[in-house]
Amino acid sequence: MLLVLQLLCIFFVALRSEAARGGSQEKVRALLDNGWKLVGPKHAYKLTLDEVNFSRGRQICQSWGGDIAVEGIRTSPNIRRKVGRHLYRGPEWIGLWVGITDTDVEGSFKWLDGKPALNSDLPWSPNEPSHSTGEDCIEIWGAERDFTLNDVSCNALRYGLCEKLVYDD
Ligand SMILES: [Ca+2]
Repeated sequence: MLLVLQLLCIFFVALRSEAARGGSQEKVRALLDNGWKLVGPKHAYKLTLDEVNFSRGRQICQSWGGDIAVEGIRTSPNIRRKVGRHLYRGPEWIGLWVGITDTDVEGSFKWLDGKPALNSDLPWSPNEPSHSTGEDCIEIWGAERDFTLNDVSCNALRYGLCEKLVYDD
């Protein structure tokens, strides 16, 4: 009798985890159908359809259930290149918004979640950040510049690089 109960328990636990897996697969399929691309172990990425200023880019990403990219880009430098190669569609020098600004304190960059973005940790393009007047936002440049970073006016028009967490730990 005990053995039967144990077997039943194992059966139901297996059934539940199968249902959970099925659920997340459906979620991923829906994301992919909506144009998101899985890049790296945890996140999906999608560009805004038009070039927009930084705050409009954020609005669009948030309306899609994500935000301008932070976590995947911060934790895995190679994601930047992979995402760029997967999604980049601009001509030379046109960049993608990434979630770092120094709007609060000039020269002191922060990720959108408030964590400091140390200059020394950021893959800047040569001679950047230039800190020209009002260059408070950051773009990822194209393949010609190996997807390195540039500071630029938040009012410039770029594609928003939207990021959404798909697989949590
Ligand atoms: Ca610059």
